[in-house]
Amino acid sequence: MLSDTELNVVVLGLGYIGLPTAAVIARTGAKVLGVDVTESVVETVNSGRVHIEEVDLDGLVSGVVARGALRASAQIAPADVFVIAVPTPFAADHAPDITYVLQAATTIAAVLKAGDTIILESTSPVGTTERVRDLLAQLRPDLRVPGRAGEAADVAIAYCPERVLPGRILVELIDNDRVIGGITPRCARKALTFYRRFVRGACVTTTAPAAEMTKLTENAFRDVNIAFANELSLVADTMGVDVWEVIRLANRHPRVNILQPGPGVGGHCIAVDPWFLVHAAPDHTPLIRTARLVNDGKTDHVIAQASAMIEARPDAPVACLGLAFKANIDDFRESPALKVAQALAQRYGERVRIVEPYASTLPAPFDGTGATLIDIDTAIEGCPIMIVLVDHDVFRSVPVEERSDKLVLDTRGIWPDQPAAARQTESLRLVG
Ligand code: SAJ
Repeated sequence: MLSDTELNVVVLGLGYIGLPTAAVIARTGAKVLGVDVTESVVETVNSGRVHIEEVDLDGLVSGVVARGALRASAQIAPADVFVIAVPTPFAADHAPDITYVLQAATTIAAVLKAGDTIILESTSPVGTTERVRDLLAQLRPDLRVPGRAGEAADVAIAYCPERVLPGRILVELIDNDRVIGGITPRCARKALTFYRRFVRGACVTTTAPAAEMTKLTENAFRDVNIAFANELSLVADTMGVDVWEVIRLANRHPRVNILQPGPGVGGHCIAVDPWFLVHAAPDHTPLIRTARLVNDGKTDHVIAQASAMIEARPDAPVACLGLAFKANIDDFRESPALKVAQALAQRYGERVRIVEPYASTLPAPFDGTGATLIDIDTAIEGCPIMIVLVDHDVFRSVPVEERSDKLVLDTRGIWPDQPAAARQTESLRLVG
């Protein structure tokens, strides 16, 4: 990997992607400035600490901050490369909201100079990188932007989506292949030179719109495949068949690879990005749209199943295991587990106990519900009903002897040895 102490890099947005990216770039010897609008994030990073839980990130950040290779600020400064890693949420009608991306571009425009490279990493609707280019052209008429006058341009602009999996971010930042879409081929080559500093995977160049659509496609692919698994779980429930066993058996076919059902799809990516495709081509996306509805519908189904179970045992305390959107992380964004637990807490109040090893207090949605946060041992001792919402390792490790007398709704299939009579399925709705 290349190392160049002269290179100055600004990363805009110090969230789940921006902070690890900034730290990894700083490790290559570049001088990195992380820019974030949240004062507490700036202070935390400058003190060498992290505000997000991610494997090995704390040690990396404290090291690069101590060496002076990474610092954070609310103010931007001139640099050679600008990486935009800000959120792209959607509005109530599922229309993508690229306000933060355009704000970041506006911030960059103030310090942009000839020779600089701007790379957008945020998941974005197709056409966003060109909109960034148009905005920069408008704000900085003194600079030639790419794609307007052939290859001659003063700055390079490219789209390169992040593809890292929470929980494995530092590994995947280095090892995953990268798709680099330039506004022009020359822009793509400049961005490629930058990624070569820290990426061990292949760096493949293409156009900006193709790279933008590639990112959306990857997450829509996963959403559609999870929807298939979730739909199967509903079918299997009505037949009294164990869906986990059916999937295990079907996956023994050499060309079948079904994903896992769960309480719905969460996180800030897979539950969001497919809508960008649906919004862009509503007449051509019945499958992608339906997958989203199936996955969201699964959460409602789990709430109904859990409620039936809880009402069949009046007064018994209920343990909801997990709030995170997936196993072994502290991220509760768009979490179906949180939605289920919140709905149950609103309905059944203090009967509901939450077990979440990644939370020290209950998040705001539980305020005023009467629900309490307890640890797994207390749950095993005092809760005859258990709703498994997240497959955290600590839940997976509970042996059958400690839960054989419980009535369990296992939405993640982590306890296949749970006695059938104590396992809730649609067909066993009134057991208990
Ligand atoms: N899930 C299931 N069943 C499965 C797999 C996942 O219900 O078989 C659920 C999870 O529990 C979770 C949600 O789906 O609620 C998403 O989890 P995930 O592990 O599939 O993905 P994310 O959101 O953590 O990260 C995804 C990744 N995209 C793909 O795998 C195509 C990651 O590579 C992206 O970088 C990330 O989105 C992103 O930032 O876009």
